Amino acid sequence: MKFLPILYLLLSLSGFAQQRPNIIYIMSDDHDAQAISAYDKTLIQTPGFDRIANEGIRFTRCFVGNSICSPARATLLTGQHSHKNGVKDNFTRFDSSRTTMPKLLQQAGYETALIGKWHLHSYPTGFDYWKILPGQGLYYAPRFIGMKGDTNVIDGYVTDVTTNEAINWLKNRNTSKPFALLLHHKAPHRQFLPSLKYLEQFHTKVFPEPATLYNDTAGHGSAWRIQTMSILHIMQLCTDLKVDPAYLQNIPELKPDASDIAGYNTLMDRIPEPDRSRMKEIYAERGKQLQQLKPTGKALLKLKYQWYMQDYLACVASVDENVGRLLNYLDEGGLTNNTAVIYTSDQGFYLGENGWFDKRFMYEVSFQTPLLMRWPQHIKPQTTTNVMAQNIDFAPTILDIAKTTIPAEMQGKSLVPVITVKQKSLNRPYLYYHYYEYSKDHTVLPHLGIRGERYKLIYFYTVNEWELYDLQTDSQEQKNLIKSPKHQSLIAQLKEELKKLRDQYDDHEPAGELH
Ligand code: SGN
Ligand code: CA
Repeated sequence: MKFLPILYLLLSLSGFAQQRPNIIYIMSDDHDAQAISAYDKTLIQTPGFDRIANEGIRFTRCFVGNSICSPARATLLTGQHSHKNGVKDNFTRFDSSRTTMPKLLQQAGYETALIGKWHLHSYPTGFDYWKILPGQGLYYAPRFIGMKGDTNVIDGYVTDVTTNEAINWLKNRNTSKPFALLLHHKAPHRQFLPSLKYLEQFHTKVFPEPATLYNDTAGHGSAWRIQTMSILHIMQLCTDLKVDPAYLQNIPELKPDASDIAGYNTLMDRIPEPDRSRMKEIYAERGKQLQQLKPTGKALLKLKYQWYMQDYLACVASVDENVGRLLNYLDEGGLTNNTAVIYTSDQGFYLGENGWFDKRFMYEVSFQTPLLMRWPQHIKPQTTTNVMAQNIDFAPTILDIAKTTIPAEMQGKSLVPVITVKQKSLNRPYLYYHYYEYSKDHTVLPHLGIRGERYKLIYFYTVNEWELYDLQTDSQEQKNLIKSPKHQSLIAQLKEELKKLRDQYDDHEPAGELH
């Protein structure tokens, strides 16, 4: 008997006592799959993300249910679509008394933590430890809110700092329990402010332009015409693209407004010297080019697109480096084998397609989100799957990895049978989508829709306009087939499927029939 504690100590040191897997869920903000070289090598090399894909599985068709920040986060916690979890837009407070995946993990004996962006307005619940960025968070010297209501500013670059905080928590965690850590990066969210190291690497690069960069909205429906996601017209030169305002003063057509100048200074002021001066030098080069060329229209868009990519991808490079750093920490701590690592974003993001930035639409670019998972001994390295997954599946999957019961109220499915290749399909031929937020940012009209293997049907119900796309022949979704005579019976069938799905998920908006 008296040897038992020693035996237990030996077992726990050797890892035997802790059979249940640890879980690390890493979610970036607005990280499009095109900016991960495991998906696409055109824009950037990302050894950190690619390591997860190479040692695990890559989903080529993972989607969200509502392509915007707070709703995606509420879906992660609840496994439910927005109308069920109550968070339909970025301005609704999440009801923290709800049943959530972290609470269930806690009840199952997991040590849970959340570090980074939260953006759900109420305080986190279900976590043994949390440290969050208020709202969107800041890129430099970010302020964090702690569990005791304390706030403190931590010097450094947000992606590095958030990772440091996560590694510190891992070092100090209660090792008698398995852990689940949610690490939510702010980057690469607008205003795309990089670290100097990566700005130096990216500011001279030239990126290929997407085929639809110069498309206009002619021939498209109301939603395309009304949106304000245009790089040319909406992306600001000072704040978003950080052109030093001093260089714009004498170019009437490019003159920044006052808030833009204030925004530029606020952003720059948080960067420590000597980095700040060097970054201003780089941004001044952009201003000089504008003064020299005085570009308008297509020529201006050409420049803005390159600067957008340089800044956005430099932000992504920091996330990649820090994901690599975290994976190394798992190696060093002997945690790799028994830890499931998941990497995703809250949604996809336009990188110049249709001349746009931002997200919200059910079109593939913003509807899709990257999903990479590594779980040694369960997932075969270098696996890819084209099974249609959705972010409602994340909570059930995490609970399943933890061998915990998935409550019936969760609307997603566990992806575990797919990742372990026990099952080829999820028996879910259609995915459901519903976007609500209108008139705040980027004026994307509310819509709902359904995506099957080949076709996507979208209904912009406030203007009573439908769109149908054939994803096989028109992957860029440029040709709305809703009036095509030969697609009419397919459209009728998809409308029926959409109604069925709306009933199945118990969504009652818009009220009445869908015509
Ligand atoms: C901010 C951004 C928008 C962005 C929303 C929502 N403007 O308002 O471009 O769509 O956040 O983003 S900014 O000038 O403040 O950057 S989300 O990721 O939170 O959904
Ligand atoms: Ca986002």
